[in-house]
Amino acid sequence: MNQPKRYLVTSALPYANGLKHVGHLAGAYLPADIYVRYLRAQKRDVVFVCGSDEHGTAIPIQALKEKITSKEIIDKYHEICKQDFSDLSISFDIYHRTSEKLHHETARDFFTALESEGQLEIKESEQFYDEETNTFLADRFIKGTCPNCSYDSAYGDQCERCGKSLSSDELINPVSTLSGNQPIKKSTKHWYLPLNKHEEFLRHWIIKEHAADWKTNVLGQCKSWIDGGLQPRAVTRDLNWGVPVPLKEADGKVLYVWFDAPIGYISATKQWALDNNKDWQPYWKDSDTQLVHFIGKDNIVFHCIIFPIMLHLNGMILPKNVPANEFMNLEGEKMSTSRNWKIDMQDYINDFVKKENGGGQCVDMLRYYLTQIAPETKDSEFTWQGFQDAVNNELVAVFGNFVNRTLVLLHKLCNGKVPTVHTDILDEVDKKLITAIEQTVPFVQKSIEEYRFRDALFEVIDLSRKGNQYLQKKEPWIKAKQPSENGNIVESAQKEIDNTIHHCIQLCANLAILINPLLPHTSKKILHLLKVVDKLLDWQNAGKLNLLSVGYSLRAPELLFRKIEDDEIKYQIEKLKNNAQKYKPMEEEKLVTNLVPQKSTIQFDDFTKLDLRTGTIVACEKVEKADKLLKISVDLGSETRTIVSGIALHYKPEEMVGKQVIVIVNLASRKMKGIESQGMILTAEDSDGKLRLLKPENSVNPGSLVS
Ligand code: B3M
Ligand code: ZN
Repeated sequence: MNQPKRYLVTSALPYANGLKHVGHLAGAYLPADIYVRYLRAQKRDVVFVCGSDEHGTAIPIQALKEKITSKEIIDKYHEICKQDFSDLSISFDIYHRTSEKLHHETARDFFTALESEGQLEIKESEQFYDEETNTFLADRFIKGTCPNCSYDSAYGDQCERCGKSLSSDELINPVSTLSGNQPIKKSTKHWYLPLNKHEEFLRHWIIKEHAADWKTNVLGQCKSWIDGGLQPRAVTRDLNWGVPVPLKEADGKVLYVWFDAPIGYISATKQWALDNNKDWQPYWKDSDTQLVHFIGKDNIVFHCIIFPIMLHLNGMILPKNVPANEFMNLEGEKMSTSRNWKIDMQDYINDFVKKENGGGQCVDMLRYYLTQIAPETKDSEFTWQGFQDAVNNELVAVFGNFVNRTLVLLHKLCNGKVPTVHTDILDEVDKKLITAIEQTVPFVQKSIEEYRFRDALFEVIDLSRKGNQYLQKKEPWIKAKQPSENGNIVESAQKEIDNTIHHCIQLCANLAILINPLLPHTSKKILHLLKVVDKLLDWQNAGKLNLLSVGYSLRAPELLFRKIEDDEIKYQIEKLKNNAQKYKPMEEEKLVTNLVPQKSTIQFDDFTKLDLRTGTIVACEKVEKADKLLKISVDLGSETRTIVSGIALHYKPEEMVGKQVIVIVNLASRKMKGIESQGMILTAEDSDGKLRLLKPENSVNPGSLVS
């Protein structure tokens, strides 16, 4: 097989709007890291880029939640996410930011190139507009009923229940999340990428060229997009946060976040090249570069359809593969940031990695379990019990045990030095082990190159299991006990013992090489025990049986992994449940009120024009043929007034009677359903949309002035 000249590996750029959880890690970061570490061990030319996605509505929404600016949000979470990835040994060559000047320039130039070549279409269209807040509504600011599953809080771009990606026009009963009002349609101008014009290109590239090497879940999604009929896709937005559209007539508009974010891979490569005195261009323009995007399944369309069209039009290379993962569930439920049902990378770092007996081994324990259950072909499930079992029953009991036994026996039976191998007495059991070592290498290699990291991990662990079985069959500790005249081990037995330990030591060295992309700390620790340098980890050494020279003395054994205790698991499960319980919906619906911008300033005189008084409700009835209206009689001290109020969905007539309320008494009267309403009763709207009457804290005389 022809090897590409160089590799460019990307992981989805996480939004810098919050902590990332282990489901994210397992989806797009850990597999990419394994792949890259493998390529580096192969001495191939590889660059691994990632960074923060700092645009899109996700950022201002989080800023509103935390009551700080969007800039403060991205500065905060960029640093946290970068540190968390580094603490879990995800070895990016660069972790860039889309708020950087270099990125803005790159994205702008990309847009300009497409625009000037006539690849974009301009369309005036009717878009949802919130009259109260005077804003065009981005998809995330519109909610409504999902046409697919009838969920009543689907967003304008996606339904969070069924996962279908939507356009806001498809929503049934759309409402603005800014004001809670029904939005109107207003005309606005946007730039579109006509995906429909590139259907042939896509069909050829995806379905013809990659039918054999792309994952079926990825191909399936692509096919259904293409078969469903591609539509022009707007690449600009009416928003005040993002990369400004570089055109005079597009004042106040920004590039759509999904237009600029993937370009972030390019700007990250450029920055990496600047920092390392390299040329970025071959990585994006030379067809001998293998570009691989690691992502979660919700990002497939952007990486397999939209971005490739952009790259294609701009004369750049296309991804060779997009090994998207499915989702990882947690203890029986979907992992979710909004419901607080998740394990943040940071929590794992604090609870395990940074604990006294944590460190690298705990990083590798998580990497181990996440790879073992990686959602490569279907959704998978993280359970704390599963984590404990995987660590204790496999890492500790199989892999760690083999390396430890080998070193213990080496010190006990061979003076701590690599013993000679006596080829004249090799038997079938020895040969079987040697074959197993040799055969495992191409298998692991193939698995990694085909993005089947679970299989690769399984094979390596299985090889260590074979090591244990080998020891079990050879029983060097029994041979050492054969009686001899002078109290030393019988010579023939010693020869057999030497052979056994020799092979086990060579196997340990091979395990260090093979496990390195998956569990780098474990690999380093084995190197330390074997007293050898990193050079040993070169992939070309894998499968060799002379990695450690005869007579070389090794360090005393140390355990590779500690066990995970029951208490730790219990603590984590309780923590998960407590966090989920503590969670109060703090989602967009809660924010509706915060998001409504303040109305324009009024003078004190304006306020004094209002005549507000307390009143007591003395009678109340439903208004015929009007679901929402109640006819209310309010005693204002000097008179009783009739007021029609739209709160019938929130209060029953009999509940109203006797309540004190606050009334605007000088509001011009108006007729509603034929009844003259002589004022207005004040209410507050809760986040769930419920109206609540305002009342004086203590009862006051009807007609008291409110100021
Ligand atoms: N930030 C969405 C996500 O984190 C988005 C990925 C961008 S990749 C170019 O799922
Ligand atoms: Zn739905």
